[in-house]
Amino acid sequence: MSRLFVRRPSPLLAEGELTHLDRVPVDASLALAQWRAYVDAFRSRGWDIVEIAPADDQPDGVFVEDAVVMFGDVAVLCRAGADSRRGEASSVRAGVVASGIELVEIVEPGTLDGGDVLKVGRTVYVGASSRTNAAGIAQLRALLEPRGWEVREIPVTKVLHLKSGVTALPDGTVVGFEPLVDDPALFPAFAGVPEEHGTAVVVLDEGTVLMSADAPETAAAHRARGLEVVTVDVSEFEKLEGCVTCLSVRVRD
Ligand code: CIR
Repeated sequence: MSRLFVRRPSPLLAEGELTHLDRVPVDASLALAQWRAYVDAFRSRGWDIVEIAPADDQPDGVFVEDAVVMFGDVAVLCRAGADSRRGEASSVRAGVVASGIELVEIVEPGTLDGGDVLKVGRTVYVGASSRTNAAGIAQLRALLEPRGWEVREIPVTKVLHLKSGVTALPDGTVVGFEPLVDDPALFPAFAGVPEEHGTAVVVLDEGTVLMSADAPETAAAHRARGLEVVTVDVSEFEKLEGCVTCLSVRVRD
């Protein structure tokens, strides 16, 4: 059964890092309700939910995608690019190890945020962003290439993470909101979407994607391609430069 690693939002969520957005009020109880609905969207489709221990002192701890990335059966524990997020890793490490998953780690001086990692088949696009440095990318490449993955570096200057600008549909088409993408031509198959919050999709299965409720034209375009689209309201996380991908780590069976 596919597993979903998540961590409940911290009461300090409103103090999370911001890079490209201005700070606006965040409703902590709405955020918790949105997080529960997000988790339920997976649970109701048969995913097994694994909660990482709460880290209420970590404002951005809910964004677990940044802390660990799965490559087949192996987990890569990231080293956060933001100092304020380094405290998230120990509890994520413990949760992944307790689940019996093999774990390797990015180490100093490398930094890597999981939001900069987009997998399409056996190709791994890694964003060279303000959070992910050259040493982190080199370490990831050294870990993955012997395991049969090809690592390609992608410049990221317009958004926080690579996956703030692009994600991939089940058929491997990379989708993104072009004003936020440095160079769409770096992806073999690219399709623009009409809304900023439409950039992020999570593949639930080969015919179904999960995305933000704040991108109705994009949802319509995906449905026109024959996809089933499940939408969730993640407004409180979008205020903190989060999106549907960063709220979980998917371990697919
Ligand atoms: C941060 O700046 O690190 C958080 N406020 C948001 C992280 C979002 N993560 C992601 O898109 N993968």
